[in-house]
Amino acid sequence: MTDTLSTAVSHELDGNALLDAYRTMRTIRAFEERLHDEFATGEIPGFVHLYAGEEASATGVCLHLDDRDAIASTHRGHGHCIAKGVDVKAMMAEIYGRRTGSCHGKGGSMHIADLSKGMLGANGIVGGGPPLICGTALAAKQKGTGGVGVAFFGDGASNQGTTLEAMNLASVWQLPAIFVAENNGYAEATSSTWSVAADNIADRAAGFGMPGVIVDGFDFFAVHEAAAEAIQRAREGGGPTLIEVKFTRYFGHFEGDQQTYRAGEVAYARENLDCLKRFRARVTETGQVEAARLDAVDAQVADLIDAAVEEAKAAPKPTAADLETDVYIEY
Ligand SMILES: Cc1ncc(C[n+]2csc(CCOP(=O)(O)OP(=O)(O)O)c2C)c(N)n1
Ligand SMILES: [Mg+2]
Repeated sequence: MTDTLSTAVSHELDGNALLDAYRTMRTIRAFEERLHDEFATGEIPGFVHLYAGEEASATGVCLHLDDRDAIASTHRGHGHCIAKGVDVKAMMAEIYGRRTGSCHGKGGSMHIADLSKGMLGANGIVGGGPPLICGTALAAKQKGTGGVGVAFFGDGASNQGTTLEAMNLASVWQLPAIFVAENNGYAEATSSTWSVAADNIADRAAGFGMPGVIVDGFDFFAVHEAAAEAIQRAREGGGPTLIEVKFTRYFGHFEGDQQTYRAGEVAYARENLDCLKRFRARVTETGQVEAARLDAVDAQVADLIDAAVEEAKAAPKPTAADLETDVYIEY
């Protein structure tokens, strides 16, 4: 049975929690918009896939997580990393390929990981994350930690056998796992309306005997509420949930994508649907947070991103000798 959540109440979040949520979403947005500009200079090696527009998903889910919990991410992973608490400066240095980076500059954008934060890694393999989460969720269940595993994956990844097998296994073993399908409408240039053989990815949950929920991904509060229910159920032994979060990515599939396959939708979403604008309007209208406090967060985040870029550019690159370290377990 698939339910639709489009609005939700925010009464469980006090002013400080709302500010935390806003700070996380603003940090992701500022990080990504800055990377968009910096990538164009040619200084950043490798591929970069930006998460801007999708901030409410990572933030709304990860706000419920703590040190017991682990997440698996995708090639579009910066938002998941930031929301799970990975150091923003270390992430920026990693993307610039510097020794001070989260993986000592050897991974780059698509391989940022920080096991100390329960961030199991961005992943260049589409559909690579869900099976990992079965492992971490099984470990949590066996050890009785109360922890959960969350797999973020895209609409394209939702068609991968690895994802479907992981959902089946999670249900058979009643694992504390949450599958978050981030449906941004495209897998590279292929529309999900063309490639996903169902009206909704969440409808597939019924085939695996787990609840499926569809959420407006531009609405932080809707994501937060759906995630609260799924995570609580998982922690209490109630098994996995599939949450489909629907939205639009603001940039191309990768930086450099000419996006000839779409027109107009990004401008519309930025103007009318944007998660940060909606969040600000809601919490200021209800009087939960003053606009000046949100402005202060914007300024602090801008300073953090400036410093992160400046320090990343000044940091040393790995040397040839570094090739032989961190090959197996050191980090
Ligand atoms: C197993 C595998 N197949 C194909 C690719 C090439 N590829 C990289 S990203 C991508 C599209 C993924 O789309 P989606 O899962 O919707 O994530 P999004 O990029 O929209 O966030 C593809 C096909 C890959 N990296 N791995
Ligand atoms: Mg997609």
